[in-house]
Amino acid sequence: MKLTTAGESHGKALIGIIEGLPSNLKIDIDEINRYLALRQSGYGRGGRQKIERNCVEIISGVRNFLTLGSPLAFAVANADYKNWQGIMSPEGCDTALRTLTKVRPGHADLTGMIKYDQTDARNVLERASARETAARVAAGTIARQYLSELGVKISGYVKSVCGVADGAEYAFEQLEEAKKQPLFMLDENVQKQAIEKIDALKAEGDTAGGVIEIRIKGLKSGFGSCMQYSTKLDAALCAAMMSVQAIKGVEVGAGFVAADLPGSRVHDEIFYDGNRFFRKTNNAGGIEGGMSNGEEIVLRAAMKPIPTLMKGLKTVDYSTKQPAVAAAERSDVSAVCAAEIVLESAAAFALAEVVSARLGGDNMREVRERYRDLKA
Ligand code: EPS
Repeated sequence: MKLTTAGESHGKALIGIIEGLPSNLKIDIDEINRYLALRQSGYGRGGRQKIERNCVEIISGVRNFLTLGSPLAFAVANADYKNWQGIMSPEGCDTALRTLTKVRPGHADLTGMIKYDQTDARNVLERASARETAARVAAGTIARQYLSELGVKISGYVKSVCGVADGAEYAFEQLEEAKKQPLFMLDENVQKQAIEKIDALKAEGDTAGGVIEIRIKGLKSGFGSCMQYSTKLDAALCAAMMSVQAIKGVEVGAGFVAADLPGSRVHDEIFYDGNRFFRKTNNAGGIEGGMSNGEEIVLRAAMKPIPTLMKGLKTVDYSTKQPAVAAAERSDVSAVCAAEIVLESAAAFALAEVVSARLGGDNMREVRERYRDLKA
């Protein structure tokens, strides 16, 4: 399975092409649109989301809601394109309008301009923009539907915003409640403090990041491999999560905390109840030796604060080489909720790739049968 995305933030649309889906997978378009709407939601989002109402249009690869086994192509239109056509149209536009040369620290602007030999950062930022994640969510929700046929579920929540942290642990079944909350947090008091933090940062023209936990339940053991570095499940999931805009760190299970503890307090002891092996703890986060071990998969990602600050950081104007204040385009104060949905989607797609690499199958009947017949 493979996903390619295309599209600029203020261009006509975001596009995705998924290759390698088996036939006869039921595509729930309403569910895709629900996740697209969730990605747009959350406290701290900026003006753009008032313009957009993201909906997927399936272009190919599906007939009467069932995949055909052919490449599945889809589009998510940019409603804002009507306001940007004169600046962004591929068929002729005024590129001198809305140029950006006061490059933003932390954004792709400067390095991208040098690499792609541009004099206007717009030619870089339009693609680097997190708007691209709308396509990742649409594709990730299709991957979620594939995994759901096998009984695998994915959820998550926001653990912290700019240092305001919820240290509690939650059962998988509690996690969906987070999506009804303004900051996708599960502790009411922590969430209130986090909202106050976002308000204070917004008033100062500043931005916030946070930590997001993603969990995967119901996956049998043995997905991924210990035989080759490139086939490890944790590597695939972490790479997918790191590829999400603004993610600067990812951990599995106890993660960085494990480095500070002795082995006796980290490794999950193994028991047998006459029928199956089990563990009473899950510090491994459901992955040992690069393979799923049948426990819940636990991943955490750190999102840096958004690099577009209304108060502007010190920079250099790329065209004049003079000191300047970085450009402040309309942006979000925090997009941790969006990132939560995108990370679930990225993990879903990466896992679907790993699952389909093991199971193969040209149609969903084969996929279901092969999964059912696994020993684990
Ligand atoms: C983004 C800047 C903002 C965000 C955008 C990512 O867009 P705009 O410049 O149009 O205000 O809202 O994210 C989205 C549009 C989205 O749908 O997530 C950036 O510079 O990365």
